[in-house]
Amino acid sequence: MSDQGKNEQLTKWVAEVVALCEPEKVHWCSGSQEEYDALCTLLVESGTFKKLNPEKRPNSYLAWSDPGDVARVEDRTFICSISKQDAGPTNNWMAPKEMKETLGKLFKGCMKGRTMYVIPFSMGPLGSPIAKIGVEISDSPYVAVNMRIMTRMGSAVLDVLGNGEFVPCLHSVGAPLEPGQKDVPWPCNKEKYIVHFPEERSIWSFGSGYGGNALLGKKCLALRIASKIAKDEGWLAEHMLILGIESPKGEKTYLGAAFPSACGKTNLAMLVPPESFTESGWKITTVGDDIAWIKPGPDGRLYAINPEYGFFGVAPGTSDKTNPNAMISCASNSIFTNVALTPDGDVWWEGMTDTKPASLTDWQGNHWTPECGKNAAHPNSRFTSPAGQCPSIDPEWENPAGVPMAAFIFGGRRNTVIPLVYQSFNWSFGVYMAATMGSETTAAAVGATGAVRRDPFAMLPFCGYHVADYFAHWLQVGRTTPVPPRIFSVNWFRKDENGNFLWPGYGENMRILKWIVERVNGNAAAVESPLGWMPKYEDLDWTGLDSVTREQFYELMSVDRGVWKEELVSHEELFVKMYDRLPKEFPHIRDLILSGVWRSPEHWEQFHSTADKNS
Ligand code: O2Y
Ligand code: MN
Repeated sequence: MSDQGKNEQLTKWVAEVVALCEPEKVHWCSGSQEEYDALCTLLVESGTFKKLNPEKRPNSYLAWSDPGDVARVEDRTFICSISKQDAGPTNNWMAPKEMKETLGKLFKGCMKGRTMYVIPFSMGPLGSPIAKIGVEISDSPYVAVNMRIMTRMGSAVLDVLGNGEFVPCLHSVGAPLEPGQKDVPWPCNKEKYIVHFPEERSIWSFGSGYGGNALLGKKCLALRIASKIAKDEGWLAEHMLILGIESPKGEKTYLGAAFPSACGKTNLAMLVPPESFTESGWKITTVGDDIAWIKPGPDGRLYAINPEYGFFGVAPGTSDKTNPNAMISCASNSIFTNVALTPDGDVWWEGMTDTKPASLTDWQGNHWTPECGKNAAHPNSRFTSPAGQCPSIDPEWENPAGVPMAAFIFGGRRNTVIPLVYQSFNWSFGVYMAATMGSETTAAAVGATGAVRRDPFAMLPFCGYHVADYFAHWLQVGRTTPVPPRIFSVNWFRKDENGNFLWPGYGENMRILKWIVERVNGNAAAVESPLGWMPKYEDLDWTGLDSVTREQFYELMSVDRGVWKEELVSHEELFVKMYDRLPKEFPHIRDLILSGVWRSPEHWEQFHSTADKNS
């Protein structure tokens, strides 16, 4: 019996999809290098891919998408739970029966003239007790080759699956070909649906060939469906990077960190510490850059795996200066989407070099010069690269048991209000803080606290069920975990009254990570603030950094009672949307923050220095 015939459910489902979508051919992906190379050659022939100069960018390709298919489409993303209430106020919903009727019509004959790829994949190391198997059926060879980088993909997955359960993920670009009809380089459909059936644990995606809409292992399975499975089974599926910090003594501490987009998440995951830290033996390692699956371990701690196998990183802003590890990760064996092409067959994007190239072909295929006033790469352009190529990849990144989590970090992009770093008093305060995190919208004026887009746990577009139930689930995990990770808040983006960033960010964030590691290991001092525990100036390692003065540090750390009253009141805007399911602890925590000790570390320090002088 061939590999593909081993799983009865899969055989049945593939036959049903063939009958519905009417593809010309069916190709079961083996995941081999030969198959990958052949599909890439096919994509070059069809005009979807350009092969990049092998001397500059070995074994790498460039794709330019349709200009109308460049990002995840949140307004076309649905959580079709049986009950509308279970999808909650932050998800689009339609009744499953109604949605299946709509999709049934769209998918009827949608793969005509195309090859249907059956793509078995594992989210997580093959055979790991934390991993889950999915099978994506797609009519896009671009999806098949990207899935081979982003997941463990191919026949080996079917061997592990046997007759077991898998998550069916059906994808079509929604562009059937009539006999003799010429294909376009990026087939897609104006009508798009990214649909999740959380109780049935299945995914249907129609009309888009791009990123999270089409590579269904990532946001659709590993976050939206997995978050629902995690709630049912008592674990966490999170939009978190996972990094390791090795101290000079060789002690390893693992952290998970959640940030909304545009907060430097990939840079933090692959952080290169300042020279003084590297010289004294501190090291950062990368387990994952985007998603963490976190389960209780036998020793009472939580253990995390990165369910992915590759990076789907934002290209613009990535450079040898901002993220050398990402640049090395995408130096070969990579697929680039919507970046610019250089005359010598390499790629370029905004921020890659200090000086812009004199001439390029932009992501829409037009001649580009620096004077033309347009971006050469799309702002959401991407590299798909094997995680194993990252120089900072952690030796344990494929450990099927995962790595033990000592801390969770949550951060948004806030010009004001939120201090550089603090440790929540306890798990419940941490959950409240993560639930209310957010980023200032670009419209927000410096100093204004109004225009904040709340993005609870950075999961707003990715939670597969009612977000208030998700908060309650987090509280429950805290109650049932004997050794819970400590929870921290960071804000790299605080500005002064003139709109200048107060914190240098990038590698300098290592100073904050070091304090966090020392806190969780019981080796760092902190003072009590109304929000939680904060470092004093002396508690951070400032070796090699003189651009942040003591005054600047305390400006970064300041918590103003008036500003915080406004902030706490504005949390209501989020809470009223979900008042019927909001955890009963939340209003109490808000009141406790209001009634807390309104003394910043600066005041504490002044008090002590005065006391010292007087003694
Ligand atoms: O626009 C897309 O399809 C990509 S979105 C994405 C990709 C990698 C990691 N994170 C994200 C995100 O939106 O959080
Ligand atoms: Mn993400």
